[in-house]
Amino acid sequence: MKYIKVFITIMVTAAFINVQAQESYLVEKDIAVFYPPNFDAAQTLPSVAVIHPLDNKGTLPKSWKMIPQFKLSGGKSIMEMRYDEGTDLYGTGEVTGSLRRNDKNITLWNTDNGLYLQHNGDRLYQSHPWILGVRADGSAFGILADNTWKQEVKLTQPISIVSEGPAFRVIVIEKKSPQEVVKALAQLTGTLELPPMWALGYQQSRFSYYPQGQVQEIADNFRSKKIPLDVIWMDINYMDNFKIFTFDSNGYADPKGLNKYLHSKSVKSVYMIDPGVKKEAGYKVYDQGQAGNHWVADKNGQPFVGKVWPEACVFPDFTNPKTRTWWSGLYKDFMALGIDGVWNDMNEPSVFNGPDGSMPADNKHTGGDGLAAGPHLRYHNIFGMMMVKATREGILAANPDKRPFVLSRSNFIGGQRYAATWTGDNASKFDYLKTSIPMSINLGLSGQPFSGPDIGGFDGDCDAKLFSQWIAVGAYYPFCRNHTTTGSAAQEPWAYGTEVENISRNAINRRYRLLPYLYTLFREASQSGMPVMRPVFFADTKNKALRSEDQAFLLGGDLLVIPRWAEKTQLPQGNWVNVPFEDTDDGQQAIVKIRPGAIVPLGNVVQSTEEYAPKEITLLLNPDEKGNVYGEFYDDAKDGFGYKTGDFVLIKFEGKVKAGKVSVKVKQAEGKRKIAPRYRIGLVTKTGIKYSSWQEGDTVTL
Ligand code: NBV
Repeated sequence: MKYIKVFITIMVTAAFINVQAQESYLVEKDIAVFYPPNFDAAQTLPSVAVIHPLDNKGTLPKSWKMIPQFKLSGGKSIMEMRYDEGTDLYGTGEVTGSLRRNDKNITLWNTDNGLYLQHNGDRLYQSHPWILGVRADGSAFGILADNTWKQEVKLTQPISIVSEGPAFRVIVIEKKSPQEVVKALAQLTGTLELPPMWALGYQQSRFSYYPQGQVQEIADNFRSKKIPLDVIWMDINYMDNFKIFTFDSNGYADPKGLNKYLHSKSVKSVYMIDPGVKKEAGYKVYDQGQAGNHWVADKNGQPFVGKVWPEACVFPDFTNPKTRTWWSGLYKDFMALGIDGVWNDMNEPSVFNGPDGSMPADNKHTGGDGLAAGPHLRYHNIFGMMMVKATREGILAANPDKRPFVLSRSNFIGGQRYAATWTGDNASKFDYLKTSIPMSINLGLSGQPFSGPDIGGFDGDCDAKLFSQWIAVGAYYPFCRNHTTTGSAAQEPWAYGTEVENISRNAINRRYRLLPYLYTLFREASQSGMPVMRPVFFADTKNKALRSEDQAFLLGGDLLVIPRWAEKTQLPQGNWVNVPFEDTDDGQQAIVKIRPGAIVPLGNVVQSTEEYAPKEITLLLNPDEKGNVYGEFYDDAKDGFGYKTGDFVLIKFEGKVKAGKVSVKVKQAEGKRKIAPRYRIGLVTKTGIKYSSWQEGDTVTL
């Protein structure tokens, strides 16, 4: 009653009314939750983002600085929070523009925003109501609005979040460093599950390879040209009239045969599935959905019909657990064709003839599993997330011994638990290459470590120069896929002649040499939530000069990647030295530097992750001022779940350089898996690299 009264008073007084939180408490040592006075749990909970229990673990310390002010105004629920001057702001998920987000505003309303041109690029395919603040002294905070309703995030002073829904709770994290904040976010919202290793390889796509013979040719070309490849993607044209879970009887008459062929070449296949189901009686998926009452309803309670690729479509209501179970089940026969991964596109959802390119906000969702029935205004932003949750469960049920791989265009904070992402429809222009770096970094700072843009650009024809620039840095994105639109010029690595083909091969070879390191980083991301691609300022969080650097980036903690085209970069101090990759310098490859004090494990070039085996590992080594070096290396069966019961190995390397002599101790720190690689040291110095011989055993010397 008390809260209803407060609510009414606030509604009657049209002006802003500041209200302190009704209730606040610690849920972990440095994590607090704040509930607004007029909080109605049924309107925003249970949380789809937060999976960590938010039990009361004590009162806030007196020193706690970040306290939200809740307001109601004009039917909107507002949260405001002041922060210290000199703080740099990041996060907010998938955003265009600079890495540093101060003074930016974005709207969280998942939008099919081709080329990021609509709404000034301030709303894209995903929503992350999350802000990371890094103070001048390097200490940091995080603000998470546990709210899916349409909302705006204004990164001004104070920060404000203006929601079109009812009052929402806010979680605040206070830590000594941004790294600790990002890990706390993962503690709250979960981490990505370790992907199959093949998902880390180079991937080739276009809208659309057609007919299936073309896909085989593409695979053959990679193999004969010795350009490493792990995956080819099947875009929408493989379907019969864009009907999901069907195949075009001319171009894709034998998908099973195609997948078998690809597998014989060590190539995996990923196929697209959109959410729009063609409204056509007699079409199995439509008939089943009709019978099961699975569609999102319009405001009158009738199945909502909107136009997408197959023309008139209906849309599964993924908030409904029964619908999700039905959707998951559709993947059984599909995956049985030898399909390895699933690509969920158009799941904002994109509706060609709907308001703002989507569904009306007053469409109705059923909810379930504790989620109340509610309007699309509440559930729009998690349409994609709930879809990929069901997709992931479906492909896992179909192949219980394989790690699922799902790529999703739309998602919500916490959605890293279900799917990787790419940054939607960019264009083959230099600006899009440039912006792709802060986009992926901010996604990583918002809980999603597995992302990357369409390498080469989606819209338009990529030219030789741009493709070289893009692939040379694209080799280091967490998700590494070349993709382009229908009708555009060919964009395979060999499409621009031998020079670009060689540049591409060099770049992709480097990615495959980095596999031991990259896989170790994905393992770390899956355990702690640390991003794979990180901002340069993570190397020295107190150095303000690094806070806006968004051309160069860190790959994990130990490698710094500087695109050849980067200008006036701000780099961390200390003796970071160039990694020689034992290839010929073509003038395009990104400069990769190794951190003083680091050991980075490198493999040999392989043509696919299937060929990858930890037989020979080079330990790249750059001693710190005291001559110390340290590194880690994770390995397992590359797929399956054996790693969950001990079939993995985490090796720790500790080394010392003294009087020019190097000695590295190799210690199996975790796991039961037995591997016995031959190691060699590669001591990196300013003047080049010095290798030891290949050695076995638990000490390697140079
Ligand atoms: O399925 C076709 C495309 C796809 O290639 C692209 O990656 C998605 O972002 N899809 C969008 C549909 C419409 C593109 C104009």
